[in-house]
Amino acid sequence: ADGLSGAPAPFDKGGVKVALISYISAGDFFQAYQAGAEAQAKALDIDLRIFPGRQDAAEQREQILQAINLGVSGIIIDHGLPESLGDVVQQALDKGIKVVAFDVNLNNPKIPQVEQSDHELASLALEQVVKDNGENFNAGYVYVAGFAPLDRRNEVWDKFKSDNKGVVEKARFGNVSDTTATSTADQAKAVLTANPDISVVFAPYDEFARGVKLAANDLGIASKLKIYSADVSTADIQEITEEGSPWVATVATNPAVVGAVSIRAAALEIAGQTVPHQITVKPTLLTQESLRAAGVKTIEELAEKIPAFSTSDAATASWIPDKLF
Ligand code: SR1
Repeated sequence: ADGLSGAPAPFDKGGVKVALISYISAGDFFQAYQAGAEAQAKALDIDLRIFPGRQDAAEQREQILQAINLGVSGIIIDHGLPESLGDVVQQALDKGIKVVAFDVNLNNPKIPQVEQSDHELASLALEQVVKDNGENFNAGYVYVAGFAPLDRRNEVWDKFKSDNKGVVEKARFGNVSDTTATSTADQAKAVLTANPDISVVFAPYDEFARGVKLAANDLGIASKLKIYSADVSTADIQEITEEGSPWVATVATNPAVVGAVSIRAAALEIAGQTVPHQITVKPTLLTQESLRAAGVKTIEELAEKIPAFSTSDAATASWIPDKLF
């Protein structure tokens, strides 16, 4: 470890140990988030220890204890179930370890919370839904309670329905697992078969949207359905822009930027510098039409066209390198 010249301690010496402890590691969003965290950690000469997530609350608790024993200076908790984390996170704080939470509400004034402005994300998606479909339609909704970002997006969906009485939620389904897309596809097939009058599906997680699209294609109803989601990846761009795709819009950040922001927040905390309690990375609406018109095929091409996909001004400091992608 060489350290960063001009950086505050302990980053002037380098090799600062930080743990990234995820609840979910599978899927494009989480892989890109991790890649962004790794790139930012490398730029800060951080020794980043990654603990993969397998949707297992007991394992995530165990990983936090392991990180404490490794002598890390900071821990980033990426998703998880708050009820199973409170006491072990408190143990970390009691040892002077700085903790940053991404998309899990740890409800502790000492823990900065990173999120993608999920209320805005869902609002932008639903505004596009109304633009395309008006205010009277039958909808399918993909949701799993207990995940902070999905719960925040759900608050917006609930309000949207109560403000738009012509929107009828005919079915609600979804699962989060290591096979989210294919399991959601199985559920969506049953739902769309039983409710042939559904014309819109709000699926605010790209794995959900991918599953619904699979189902629509298998049932041969893609031309009668419109899917609106959250998140974007290179694979998602391909699925959205391909001919005849029912996936017509998504609202997203670059997850790699969110991963980088999480590392920067931890670094600022470790250096004893000011970090806002709420750290937000704002999402952008991407419609099928706009992606096709721009000829964008990858997330890197998106980053060249939309500055928010290459960097964020959240949790920055003059000593933190931020040109990563
Ligand atoms: C199971 S939660 C999935 C969501 O977490 C992140 O906030 C991503 O945006 C994804 O949609």
